[in-house]
Amino acid sequence: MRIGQAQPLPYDFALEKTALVLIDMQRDFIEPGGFGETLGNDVSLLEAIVPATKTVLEAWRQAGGLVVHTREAHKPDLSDCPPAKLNRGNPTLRIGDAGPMGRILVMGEPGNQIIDALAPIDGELVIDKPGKGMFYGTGLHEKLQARGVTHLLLGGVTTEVCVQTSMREANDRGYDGLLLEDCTESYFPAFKAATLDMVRAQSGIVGWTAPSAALLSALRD
Ligand code: TIU
Repeated sequence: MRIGQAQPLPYDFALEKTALVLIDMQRDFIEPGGFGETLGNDVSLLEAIVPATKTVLEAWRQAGGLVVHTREAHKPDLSDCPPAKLNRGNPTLRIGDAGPMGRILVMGEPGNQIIDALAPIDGELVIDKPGKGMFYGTGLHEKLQARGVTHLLLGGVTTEVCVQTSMREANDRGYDGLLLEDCTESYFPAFKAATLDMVRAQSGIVGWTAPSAALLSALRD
């Protein structure tokens, strides 16, 4: 398959070697009362990508492609949360504190669940990650290698934090990654725009970007 509209160059991929990866589409970042809001962000900005992301997820499932969901999540005893992460900044609630959706960024809490519209189904990988990047401390690389995955279609939040970190980690591990432009969002629109530019600059130094309609069109052809 080919996404001719991809930037900076057309993107070729084989369905059976490609995974759709949705990064951290969890209540902690998208709904009020979670980690994103405790950091001082306007979380309402992120909702805008849910319809397009849902359309991509359903089309990818229909095509039979592998889906990976990640969550930024810590163990209840916070043994996987380094002090530098726990103590950074001046949030109203810290990781592990009790908030309106349960303990902030802790596995199993209501706020840590992926939003209903994009909830995982049987057969999809759900990766809990203690860092911003999806490979650090998760075993994801081995799981993808075992499935013969070489290409990643990425979406999720936030563009310049967990999505960009994950995409760069993927790039260094040899994956060809494409970021779906309307399936990723930031609390800072200028950072999203800059990230898209950074990914595709220098002939695709990190990878490719494309609008989700271009992927849907490739899947239909
Ligand atoms: N703060 C922020 O923009 N993002 C995060 O802390 N995590 C993710 O991006 N998932």
